[in-house]
Amino acid sequence: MTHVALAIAGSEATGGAGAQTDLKTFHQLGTFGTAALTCIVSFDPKNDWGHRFVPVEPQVIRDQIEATTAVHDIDTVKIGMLGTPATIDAVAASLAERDFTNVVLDPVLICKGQEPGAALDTDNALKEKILPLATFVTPNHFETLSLSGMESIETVEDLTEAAKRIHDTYDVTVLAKGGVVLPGVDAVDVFYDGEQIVQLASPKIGEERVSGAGCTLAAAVTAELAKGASELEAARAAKAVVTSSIENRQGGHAPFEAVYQGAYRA
Ligand code: PXL
Repeated sequence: MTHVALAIAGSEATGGAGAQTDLKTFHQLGTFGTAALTCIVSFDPKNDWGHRFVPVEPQVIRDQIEATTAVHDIDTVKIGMLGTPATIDAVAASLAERDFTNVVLDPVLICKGQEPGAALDTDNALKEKILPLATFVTPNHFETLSLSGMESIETVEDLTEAAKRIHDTYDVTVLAKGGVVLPGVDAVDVFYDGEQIVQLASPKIGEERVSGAGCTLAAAVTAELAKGASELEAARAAKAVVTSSIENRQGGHAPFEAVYQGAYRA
């Protein structure tokens, strides 16, 4: 039997981020991908590619999770964009009813284009209700600042301190992403599981963020955990998947490019 992975995530129709990216990543890594949609994001080409956002009815989110977990034995789940306090409550309730071994959280506090702080009540609900249920969290630079409470993160040492603080506060394995934000030739992520601190570095590919890199990282961790990898093995493999997906990115008519997972080989 092929291992099953579940994404609880938003739809981003252009295929760059969200559930579409999660499913492609799951498939590329040899897992059977499933997805329960939490919201629908449609970029607006008439309005500087701003995000049009529609949440899915909370009961419908719960129904999708009920359906996927009734059909399949699922022990590993990825949580992406949730969107509103009501969708967060629905997902928290569904998670609490089940005993998933691995709950990988991409803590999407804001998606690109949104104003930082615009959705403060959603961010707080995510921290209060979903983070305590997560076993593995993959914050980007902005999210690492917010979750650690640190005032600035400018070096790999700062990123390591932040990863420790997030672990100690939420009792969760952390893969904190330095990405293109920290200076230096490498994109460095810091893994901390309470015992091992490991820096994962790969040469930066340009200085621009590519849409869907964060979704791909968390989805790849999820797929590897679903197949039975350790958390550190999953983090290492995921870094390689993201690097390949950025190298093979896809351009279009928007001012940003999107990751493509299809060229990755283990
Ligand atoms: O990259 C974060 C993200 C996650 N999920 C959805 C998104 C985005 C950003 O656009 O649209 C659905």
